[in-house]
Amino acid sequence: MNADNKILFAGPVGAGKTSAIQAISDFPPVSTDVHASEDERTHEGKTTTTVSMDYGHIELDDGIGVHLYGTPGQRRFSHMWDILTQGGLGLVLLVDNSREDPLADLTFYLEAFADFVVRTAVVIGVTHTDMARQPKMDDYLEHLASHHLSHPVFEVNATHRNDIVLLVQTLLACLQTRPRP
Ligand SMILES: Nc1nc2c(ncn2[C@@H]2O[C@H](COP(=O)(O)OP(=O)(O)OP(=O)(O)O)[C@@H](O)[C@H]2O)c(=O)[nH]1
Ligand SMILES: [Mg+2]
Repeated sequence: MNADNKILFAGPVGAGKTSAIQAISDFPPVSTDVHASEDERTHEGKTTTTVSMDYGHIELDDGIGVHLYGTPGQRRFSHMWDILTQGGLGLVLLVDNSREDPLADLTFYLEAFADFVVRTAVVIGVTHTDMARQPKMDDYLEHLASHHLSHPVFEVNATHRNDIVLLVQTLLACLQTRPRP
């Protein structure tokens, strides 16, 4: 793997894509967040929403550099999703456990990024489990299995550096071990 590794963060509004990139980037990320309307404020304290992309970069302990791109969660900005996948190696999908139907969100974003995921890899980070204890990680694994999928799933807080580094490292490990087409 070379220094041009590019990975993508996707998932619903408020799942923590911008926060995750902020938590691990070696420099303050480039962000395109704007003031969020009342409707777009999924959580107390979240006053902005991404309209185009986030960009950061991390150099992992083993010297591997990874470019980090965050997508906008809002579906009205979904034209950016395809653009941002170009040249990407894999996907970190963040799901907000406190939303109404996080398993449906998971399916929606996996389908939206299906063309990308089928040729790369995905890891799933479930955020806001401190705010909503259900569904459990086993429910996610069962849900994936019912769709004949077996992606790694982790309980994370998007603001915790170690949690997000673990997601990135797992994704890179999956990419190294996946069967070649
Ligand atoms: N309580 C709690 N808060 C979290 C957790 N993870 C992230 N947050 C908070 O949730 C909010 C997430 O906001 P963003 O990072 O802007 O979300 P986003 O996914 O970039 O949203 P859009 O750009 O609008 O699609 C922030 O206020 C974080 O501090 C978590 O596990 N628990
Ligand atoms: Mg964002």
